[in-house]
Amino acid sequence: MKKTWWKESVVYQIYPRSFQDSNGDGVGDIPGIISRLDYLEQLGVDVIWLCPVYESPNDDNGYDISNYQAIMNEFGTIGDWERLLQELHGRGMKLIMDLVVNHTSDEHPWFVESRKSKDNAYRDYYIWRDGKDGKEPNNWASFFSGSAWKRDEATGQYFLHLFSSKQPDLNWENEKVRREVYDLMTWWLEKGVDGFRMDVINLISKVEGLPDAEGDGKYNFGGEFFMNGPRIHEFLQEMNREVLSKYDIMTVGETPGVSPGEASLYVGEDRGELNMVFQFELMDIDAGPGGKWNVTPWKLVDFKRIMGKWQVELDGKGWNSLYLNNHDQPRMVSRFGDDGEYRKESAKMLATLLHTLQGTPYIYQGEELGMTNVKFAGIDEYRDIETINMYKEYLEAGRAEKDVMASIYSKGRDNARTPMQWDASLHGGFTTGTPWLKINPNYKEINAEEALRDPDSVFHYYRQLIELRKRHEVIVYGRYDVLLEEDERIYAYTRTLGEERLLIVLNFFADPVTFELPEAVAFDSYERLIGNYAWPEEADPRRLQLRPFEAQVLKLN
Ligand code: ISL
Ligand code: CA
Repeated sequence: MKKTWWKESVVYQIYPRSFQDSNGDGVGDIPGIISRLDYLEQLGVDVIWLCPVYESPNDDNGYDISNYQAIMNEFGTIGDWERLLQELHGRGMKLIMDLVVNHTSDEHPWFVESRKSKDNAYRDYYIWRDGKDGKEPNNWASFFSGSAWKRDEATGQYFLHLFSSKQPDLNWENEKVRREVYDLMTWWLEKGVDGFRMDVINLISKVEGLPDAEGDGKYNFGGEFFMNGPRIHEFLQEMNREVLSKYDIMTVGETPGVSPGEASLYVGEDRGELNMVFQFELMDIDAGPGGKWNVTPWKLVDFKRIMGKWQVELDGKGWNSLYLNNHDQPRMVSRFGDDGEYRKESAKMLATLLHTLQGTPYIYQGEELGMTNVKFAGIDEYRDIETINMYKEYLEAGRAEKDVMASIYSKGRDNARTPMQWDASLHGGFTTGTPWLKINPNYKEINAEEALRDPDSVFHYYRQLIELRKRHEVIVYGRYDVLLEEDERIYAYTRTLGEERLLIVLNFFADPVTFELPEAVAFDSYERLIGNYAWPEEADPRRLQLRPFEAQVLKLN
């Protein structure tokens, strides 16, 4: 397997709106990020992934871009951005930008032109169709509720929007669109960015004819007609040839609905496409038949099966990205751990998993503090368009408000978007003004200042894990072998590289449990590398009494 810097890196994801406000307007900004770089350097992360900071009317918090070559006023200036890049590079850190090119904002000049008339020079930059029998051109549902089509007054035609109606989909069939995208990517690369995270990049190629989706809803999920579409690999190979291959950068594609087999087409080292993809199988583990809002309990055996499949199938072929939460997902400690009594223990246990699998770990801001989900009193306190649209749709369909709020509490995207908790002062040190989204009321106990002070904090544990990775190649490149696959409470595996072998044992639950090492795993001596509980002198790796959410990493000799 080829060795490269991005395999050996740890990425930290910043959601700029919620990271640090520098001027009291309640909105995080780039100068705010710069003021916190010492903190990130202390944590030890190598790469910062910045969620969109481009000009945007913020219908979907920057994922609706109206100018790809300008910084959103609220976030600062291009000068601020250049200073950020310089400051990061000065610290030996790298910066990757979010590339959102499945769609633009409807306020982007291309769309403003496009909607004017059927013969406008930009008409074909987007996907326009006539209605059918006075209805939408097909029955596809938008990811954000309702139809994926909107009728536009000027011409009476409909445009496609897989996300909000202010996020029209670009027409990648049009060569000019692809050229524009490659040019804007080159523009940022020439400015010195170190790569891209590509938003829903596997949705850019749609099946010709845009056929109706199956299902008996008014609108139905049409994924089979736009996920991993017919020309996706051709487009990505072209992008790679025209742009990516000319720079020493890293790329990670966000790819909902991709299996490990499909993933190897995106990230296969001989394919000339991307370096990594974000898989969604794990994120879908608690989704019921009706989708993500229909929360169903997850099982550890499924969790292990999914992670293991990705570990094994990509080994030696491509590279995994590792994440347990991000700006679209609930907080990992609330979802897969315990955000009450064992918050710290379970945050560290999950961190141990994240940092000891094969792949590049992605930490989402606040995860290193063990930040948790939030329960606001009512829908008025929420800001996320997906959440608000779903709330309206479900209430109209007759669901009980209480049940809808329960779904939001466990799955809503604002769980991850509450401001960073820096200290115990009002609004957690995030802003001196009124935050755009309320802070989680637990900021007085859970905050960075407190975590830095406490040698036993989740933060310092992350710091140690990141350090450990730099010292042991086996953590980065080693082969993964699962143990006790059918165990319902313990996740255990080994990692092997040449002579070096690690044993990782994780108790996923609050009940104590005994771990029995399979005989096949033989060793003469061992060294404990890290764990979230002290290692008792009498402990024996062959038979370990695991405490609630205990995690231990041993080097076997
Ligand atoms: O958030 C989700 C979970 O329900 C997904 O459906 C999500 O919308 C999907 O993963 C795509 O996400 C990305 O593109 C969206 C944007 O809203 C998300 O923030 C972004 O990560 C549209 O640009
Ligand atoms: Ca601000």
